[in-house]
Amino acid sequence: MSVAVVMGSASDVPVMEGAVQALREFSIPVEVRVLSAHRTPDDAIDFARTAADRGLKVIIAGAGGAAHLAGVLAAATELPVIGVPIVFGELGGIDSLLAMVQMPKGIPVATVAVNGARNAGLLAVRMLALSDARLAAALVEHREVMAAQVRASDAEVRARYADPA
Ligand code: RP5
Repeated sequence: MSVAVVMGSASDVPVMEGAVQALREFSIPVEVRVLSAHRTPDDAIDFARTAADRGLKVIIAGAGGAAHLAGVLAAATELPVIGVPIVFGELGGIDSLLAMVQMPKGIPVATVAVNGARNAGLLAVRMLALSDARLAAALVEHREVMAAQVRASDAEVRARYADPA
């Protein structure tokens, strides 16, 4: 039961590491690849066509610019594909966001926020948790840890800005 984290270029690594880290926090095996929809299209399609047979359950795909990688991978597999639009060039990520999120009907890509690789990883964990009790319990614990962190911040801020008596 593993997840692929695919990106269009090595320049995407700093962003896509967020997905890898999230998956590793839940002890999910990760296959990380650089596959370009326009520079190595055959490799990208071969990867997607064989992904399910190799035990992959979810594909996370990050790309910038005219970001068609996630859609191309989704076209060649029945696995769920999560797209991460990446900031690249002059348009600040709006180009990648629209290219990914505006998939025509029939071939879905679940697009997260621009540079939102961590949430892509966490969404993949939620998908796997549907059939894995260990992961489901770990997600509950993860939510509780986040809540405790926010409450600690709340206490600290309230103390700092308390009206002087
Ligand atoms: C996209 O073009 C990649 O996903 C990357 O975000 C962007 C720039 O790629 P490089 O020119 O840095 O290789 O295909």
